[in-house]
Amino acid sequence: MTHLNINIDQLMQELEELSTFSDTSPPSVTRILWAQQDQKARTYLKILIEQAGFSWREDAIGNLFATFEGKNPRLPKVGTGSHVDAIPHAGKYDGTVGVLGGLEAMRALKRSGFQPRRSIELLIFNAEEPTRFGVGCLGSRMLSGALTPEQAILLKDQQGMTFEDARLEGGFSGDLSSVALSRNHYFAFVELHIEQMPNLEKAGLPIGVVTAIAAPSSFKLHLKGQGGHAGAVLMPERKDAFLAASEIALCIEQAVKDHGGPDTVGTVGLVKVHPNAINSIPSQVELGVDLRDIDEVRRDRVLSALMQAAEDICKKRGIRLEVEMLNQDPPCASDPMLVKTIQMNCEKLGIPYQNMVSRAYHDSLFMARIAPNAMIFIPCKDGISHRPDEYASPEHILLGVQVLAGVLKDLGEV
Ligand code: HGY
Ligand code: MN
Ligand code: MN
Repeated sequence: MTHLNINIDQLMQELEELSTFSDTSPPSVTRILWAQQDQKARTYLKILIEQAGFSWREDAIGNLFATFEGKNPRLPKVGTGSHVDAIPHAGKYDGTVGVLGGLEAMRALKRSGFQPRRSIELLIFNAEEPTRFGVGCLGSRMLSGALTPEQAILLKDQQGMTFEDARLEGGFSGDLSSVALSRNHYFAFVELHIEQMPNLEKAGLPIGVVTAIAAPSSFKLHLKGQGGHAGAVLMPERKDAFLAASEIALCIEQAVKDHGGPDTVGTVGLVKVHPNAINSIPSQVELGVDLRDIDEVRRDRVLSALMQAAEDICKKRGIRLEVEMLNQDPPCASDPMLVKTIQMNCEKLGIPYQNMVSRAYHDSLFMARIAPNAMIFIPCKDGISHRPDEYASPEHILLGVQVLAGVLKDLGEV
């Protein structure tokens, strides 16, 4: 197959432009669901989609779809895409490479005169990051039915704003039950994404073919003790919620070491202390915990071990413990036909690759519930992600888009 003409200069400019829609200053990017910068990013993306001659629509929560119409638009579509929301102080390539790279792949196919038999659709998912409502992949969860409208309307953001109020304020209304897609909406879904690990870079390879996505879980531990004057309350009388939280955090690390495996990871990434005053004993602490593994049974074994440890510590310290489970998802395996299609396109283009597992989760984890799914990874410098110094080179982005375009072409013709 001749190389499709990918306009990498335009794509890099667009990635740069998209990164300017941020609540934090460059090089960091922060873009929160339905907030002002998210709206600016959407407007920018719609302009690019229209300039490319594709139609677009948004669903009742703001998932954005751009369609390259096929000869037979009634056939199940070929989907690609990713997310453009960004956690606080993130980088400019997580998710956006799959969105703007997917758009450029579609543009390149169109420029080459190709018209697919089945439509090709680019998805820009809502809130892949858990930043606003504490649950990751909000858009793809609802598209796949993994999160129902009844569950979604119970969500509140950190300011206490309800999902519905936030949605309406963001300009989205409409019937939430219209968001879930049927199982035959997509014939296949393929996502291009940065690896967010250093394996490809270490192996000196430009492409990873994702064969599985790890099983993520996240939860909050709410600890309630007794506060009091930091000078007046003697140590034996204290019920210090922060010290209990500290012990629990170390127990989480220990539980992963004792009961997990090389692919088990546990993180306490969010800590809220109340009243958070230097001369006041912490009366309440909220711990946000992220626990993952490519082996779901092993992950859940670690989960029960750390929950037991947390209960024991709280009992010993006279602290009340409440557990708020946010998500406990199974892993997903990529579709073998799609893995083969990606591998064949790499071989056709003479691009070396390796198969690999994704420890980061992606919208593909939920799209796999309604369509055959696989992912294409490109390296990012030192495997760094969720940091302002996240970096993917134009050379690698170009190769990733070339492989994706070939895959979309093959699937679009089936
Ligand atoms: O946390 C993740 O794995 C993804 O980047 N949201
Ligand atoms: Mn991310
Ligand atoms: Mn991502």
